Amino acid sequence: MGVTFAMNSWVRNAARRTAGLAGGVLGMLALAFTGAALAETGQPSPWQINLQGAASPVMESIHSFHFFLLVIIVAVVLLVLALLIVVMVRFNEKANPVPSRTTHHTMIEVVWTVVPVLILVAIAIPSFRLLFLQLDLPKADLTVKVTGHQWYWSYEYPDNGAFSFDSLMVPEADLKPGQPRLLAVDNDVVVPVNKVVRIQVTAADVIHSFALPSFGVKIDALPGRLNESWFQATKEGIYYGQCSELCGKDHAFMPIAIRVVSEEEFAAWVETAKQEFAGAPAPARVAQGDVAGIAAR
Ligand SMILES: [Cu+2]
Repeated sequence: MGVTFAMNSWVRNAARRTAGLAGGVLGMLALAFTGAALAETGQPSPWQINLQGAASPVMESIHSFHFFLLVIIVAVVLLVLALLIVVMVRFNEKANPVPSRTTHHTMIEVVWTVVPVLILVAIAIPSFRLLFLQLDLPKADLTVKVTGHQWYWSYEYPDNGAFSFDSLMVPEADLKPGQPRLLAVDNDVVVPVNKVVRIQVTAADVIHSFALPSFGVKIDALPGRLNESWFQATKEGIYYGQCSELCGKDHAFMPIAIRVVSEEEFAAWVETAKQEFAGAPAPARVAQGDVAGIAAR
């Protein structure tokens, strides 16, 4: 009886899982045709399968490179599929009972070596162009220094009054309407629209990674080292990102929120931020305190 019961529930679960899987696959196929429309800019959306929308020149290039690769991959897959079908139909045991014993064909061997090389070269050229766009920093209009901590980010504006502040995730219970769960923070990073922002990224404790999909930015935050990247936000709005390097138990709870505003709004924000964060204490250095404590003993 117990076994029957277990069997029944196993069958029921398996059926439910299969139905769910079929639904999921169908859903994904349906979404594949509308994927571009569903990919939101600035934050992920349910069932999103495409990249997040672009809001910087680098991310726009990433989008076109991604589409270019998709076209090449689809063409290669279709070619291989067609060859497989030809082999299965024309050279199966029934259709071709006496197989030829031919080996080597110089022309075919040259073609299947040269064509992949040409495809790789065609991929390498835009790929390197994109790498240079990301890594060759243009002249910056302002700098924001980013420091990763376990488990929050802190930001400094060295050429706008040198104030600094910490940015912590808003807990689920305190979310205001419109604030996305696990992405909203108490203090947004604010930058002016259409300006080149240089980001200098480091970490205070372990390796983190500063990643903002809509700007095409992902750069490691390493203790004792300053990494540089840049973005130029082309649309006003709020853009979310997350730490992208496993950095400890609260890795998933140190989001990034960048608010892109007009130049006047940015100037006004800088003035209030200078006041608000003027008395902010320097980041606590717990480890050093401990070392001093041990030394004093
Ligand atoms: Cu982290």
